Amino acid sequence: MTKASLFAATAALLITSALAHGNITSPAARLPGPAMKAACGPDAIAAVQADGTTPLEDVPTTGAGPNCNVGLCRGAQFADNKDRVSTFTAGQVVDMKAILPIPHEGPMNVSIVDTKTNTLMGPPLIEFESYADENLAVLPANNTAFSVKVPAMPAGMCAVAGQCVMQWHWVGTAAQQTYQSCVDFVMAPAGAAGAAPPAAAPPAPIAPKPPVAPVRFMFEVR
Ligand SMILES: [Cu+2]
Repeated sequence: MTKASLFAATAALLITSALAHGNITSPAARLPGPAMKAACGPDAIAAVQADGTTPLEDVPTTGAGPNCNVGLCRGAQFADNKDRVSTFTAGQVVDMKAILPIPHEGPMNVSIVDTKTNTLMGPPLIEFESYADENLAVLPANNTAFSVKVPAMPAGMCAVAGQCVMQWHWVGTAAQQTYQSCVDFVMAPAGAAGAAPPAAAPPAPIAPKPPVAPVRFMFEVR
């Protein structure tokens, strides 16, 4: 086991712990690792190792360099997750699973984000106005198991691993906490072996949006 994979395995254990707030458990989501430590500093990595589902507000930015952005995937880096990249096809329905051991009511969305600019690529794939409401006796089943449909994209968009993530973004309004979990993915090339045949009625292609504040952050790191 390499140092990096040992690191990832340790982080995975923490993420499956029931002591924390929430995270995406399927498809494989970004984990912290040595590249995040290099980018964001030892205090940041210590915080996410102590609690694999910590809100990004609780990730210290002391020691963060220019490549650390805790407002994107809570600072997790693609370089630590090259072996955790999903391949999707247009129209594919992706089943997602989340754990929410400590719910906090607030909005949630899953969106495709351009990692270079931290901007949304098209509208959210799924959106909740009210998610993870701790006042409910039982959380609705769709809070922890839901599906999104992969949109059709212009050729070349999200074709390279690391370019795009499917980001789960949840804000606990009263808790004033923001949670992010990112699925790295690439779009299968059209006609690639193993690619699903095109859907009969594929969704309309999405167009990149101008760089606007993609999501509500409680704070941002520059
Ligand atoms: Cu919390």
